[in-house]
Amino acid sequence: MAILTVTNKFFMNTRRDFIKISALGLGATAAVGGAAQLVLGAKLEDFIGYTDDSPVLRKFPTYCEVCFWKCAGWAHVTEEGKIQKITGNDDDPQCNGRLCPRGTGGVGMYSDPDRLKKPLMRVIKDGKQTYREASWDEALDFIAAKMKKIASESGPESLALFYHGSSGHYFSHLLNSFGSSNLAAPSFAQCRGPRDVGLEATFGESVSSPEVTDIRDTRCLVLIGAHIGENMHNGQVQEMSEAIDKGAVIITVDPRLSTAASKSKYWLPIKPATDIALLLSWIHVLINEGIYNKEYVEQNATGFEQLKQHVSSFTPEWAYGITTIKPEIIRQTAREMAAAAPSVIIHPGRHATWYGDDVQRTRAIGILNALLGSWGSRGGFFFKEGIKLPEFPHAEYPAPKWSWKDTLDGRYPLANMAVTTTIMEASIPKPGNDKIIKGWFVSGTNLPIAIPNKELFAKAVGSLELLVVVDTMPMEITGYADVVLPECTYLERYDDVRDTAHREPTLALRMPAVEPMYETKPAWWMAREIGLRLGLDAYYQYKDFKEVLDWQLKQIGLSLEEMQKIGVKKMPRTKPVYAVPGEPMTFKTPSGKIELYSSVLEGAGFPPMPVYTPHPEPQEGFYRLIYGRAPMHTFSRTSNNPNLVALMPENAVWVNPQVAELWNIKKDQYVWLKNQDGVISTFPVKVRVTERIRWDSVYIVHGFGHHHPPLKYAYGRGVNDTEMITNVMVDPVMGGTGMRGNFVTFITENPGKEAKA
Ligand SMILES: Nc1nc2c(c(=O)[nH]1)N[C@H]1C(S)=C(S)[C@@H](COP(=O)(O)OP(=O)(O)OC[C@H]3O[C@@H](n4cnc5c(=O)[nH]c(N)nc54)[C@H](O)[C@@H]3O)O[C@H]1N2
Ligand SMILES: Nc1nc2c(c(=O)[nH]1)N[C@H]1C(S)=C(S)[C@@H](COP(=O)(O)OP(=O)(O)OC[C@H]3O[C@@H](n4cnc5c(=O)[nH]c(N)nc54)[C@H](O)[C@@H]3O)O[C@H]1N2
Ligand code: SF4
Ligand SMILES: [Mo]
Repeated sequence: MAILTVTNKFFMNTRRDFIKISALGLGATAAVGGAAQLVLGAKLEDFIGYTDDSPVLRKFPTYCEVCFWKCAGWAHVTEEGKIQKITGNDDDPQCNGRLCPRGTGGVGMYSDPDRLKKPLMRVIKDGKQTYREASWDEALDFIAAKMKKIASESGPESLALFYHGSSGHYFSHLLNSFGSSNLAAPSFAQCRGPRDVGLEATFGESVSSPEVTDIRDTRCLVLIGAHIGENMHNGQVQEMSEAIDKGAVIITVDPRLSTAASKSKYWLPIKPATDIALLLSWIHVLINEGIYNKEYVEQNATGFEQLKQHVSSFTPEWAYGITTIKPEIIRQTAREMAAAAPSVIIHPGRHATWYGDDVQRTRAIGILNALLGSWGSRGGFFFKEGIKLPEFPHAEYPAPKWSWKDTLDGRYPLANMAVTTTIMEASIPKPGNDKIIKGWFVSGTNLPIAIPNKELFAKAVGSLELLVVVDTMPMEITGYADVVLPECTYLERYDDVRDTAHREPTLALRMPAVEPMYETKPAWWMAREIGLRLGLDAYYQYKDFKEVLDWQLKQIGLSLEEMQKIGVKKMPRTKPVYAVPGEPMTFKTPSGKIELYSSVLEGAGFPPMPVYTPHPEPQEGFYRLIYGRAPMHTFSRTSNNPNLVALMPENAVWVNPQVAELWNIKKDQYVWLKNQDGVISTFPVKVRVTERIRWDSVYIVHGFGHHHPPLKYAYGRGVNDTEMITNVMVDPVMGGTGMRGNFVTFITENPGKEAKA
């Protein structure tokens, strides 16, 4: 079966086979076809079984877990105890009372019939690896015993955590208490790491999440790839439409006519992988024409003379030859930015791991903002403020003997968070290496789809002595686990109070709206149960997480009871939102100034000012594979969500009409993709012929093409971009995995690869 060739070829002679959870017949066989039929012409209530006008008994506060914007809302529960709908909380500045389609469809995470229902353990039956259901006690005893064994043999540092989302904190606390600080999230080396490192080198801090971009008051918003509108981070989308209504100039640089580009005054359909040339040329124009913010730069920045020298030859004519953007457009757009300054935002994006020179690209973005004086200005970047709740008292964490930093082996000097891939490398035994990782917890991240380094992942997983996966759904990652722990969804549990910092300090509560379905449990409960089995009682001085929340809230004069009623609490600011115009600011950089010339990068052996590096181009008959988001899905986590599947059942490959004609491929035809290394997609994907993409690129939405049959709906729908990404361009500064250096061609006849369920 094709799926097994894809995944199992790495598993020869390893101790862990990839198992489809369905192998045990946990209700997997039924309904690929059935689900598909349901979708055609179905309405939302067909999936959730009740309508908008069922009487609502009570509203429970929550914040959304469908993506990491974490909008606060209300779960409306009917008299029969069913969740009827989820709406936004009017007091929440992150959503202003309105959820995005995914947040509204979040009920589907709860009602998805394919959810994980009971703990599962890997066993050998008739000589074959398979899963069987287990009791919680059995699963947790097994995990604790394995952890003790690993720790006694090579120290507690030999355990690592991969996490994304709310559950990460509980397992971080568990590992920290046990003695390991090897905690890695894909949101660093597969997402915003390069952006954060580049901005920190420039301004001493990054834009954090939710971003401190003052979009609603901006007069000019420049989007480099950032596809707000498809990237559905709620507050940003709302603010961008507000800014458009108020007449802001939008400039979008994207090889594809994104939703944002379609709303822009200028769409610059750049040749992919050449953005640094455009950015350098914009810097050149601002300096050359003397239209940068001289007073701001003089007061706040260092390295201007070196920068001026550095960009002197980067004329728009030079950039035109690289980017295909006409010189007069480059000049005109630079003048638009200058005219709006300091109320201008050159948006640093969020998913920044593109071509391996991503810190440098972000540096160029930072420098442009600095020249325009937007950092600290209304309509530019504001200063965030939040309230940190005090941590619930616990014993001091033991000091680990080594940490993720040791797994860098002298590479990636500016990585300031663990790099997923080096934790994986450290999980593969090497002669003489005593800093070995033997056990993983994976919670809330579907590593086989999130991390492009497939062989590394497979080798690492094949070497482990323990792999615990905590998830709500039978995602691909669960098929590699020794133990699968089913978490209840965000609608069925308490979690930490959301205390993100933004324009106003705000707290938001998540509490259960309904009882957990099946035998699912919240992650805080699992982590505590394991902790107690390890004798870590001093770190768990509570029985119920409610005690933690109530204690924390009481420290700042609130209570759990009050938060249960209001959901969201806004607090007054104590510091100004913007800098005082004309007054110098201080920055947390070595010089205390904005570093146009970066001493940090120079000190680490990298170019102190951004340089343009040419990247390989597609060979004849191949097209650059680029990817992004769709408004109704989040990564791979929603592609089985019945409510969201109803809105978008699969992804499609965007193909320019010239290319379609050349290949004689038609709209809605299914094709397979083959990449530069000969990898053919497991499943076919529908063609969308559109002028909205350059002829040298094709585009797909990330998160589809699941190959795990227990995902009854998502299985086999569309193409998984990660499967096609075999060339990973690593950022030497911080280890980010650039994923856009891959090229694909079309296969129109069935290559016989399609797996059968
Ligand atoms: N090819 C490619 N790779 C990418 C990207 C891309 O665009 N293309 N994007 C990158 C980016 S920007 C990011 S941030 C990462 C994201 O990477 P991930 O965070 O790994 O994204 P998902 O694939 O959504 O995986 C989330 C997992 O969490 C599970 N989950 C959902 N809710 C809960 C819950 O309440 N509790 C628990 N325990 N689990 C839950 C889901 O079922 C799923 O298995 O991927 C990166 N990788
Ligand atoms: N609906 C929805 N929204 C989401 C998410 C989601 O899963 N679903 N995920 C959230 C997360 S974790 C993240 S990190 C963000 C990611 O969202 P962004 O940070 O906005 O993502 P980018 O990688 O910048 O965006 C992809 C865009 O880059 C364009 N592009 C591709 N190659 C190039 C190039 O070489 N140059 C230029 N200039 N553009 C290029 C693509 O055509 C596409 O429009 O989205 C967040 N919002
Ligand atoms: S932006 Fe949408 S999916 Fe993300 S947290 Fe808000 S409502 Fe949920
Ligand atoms: Mo991300």
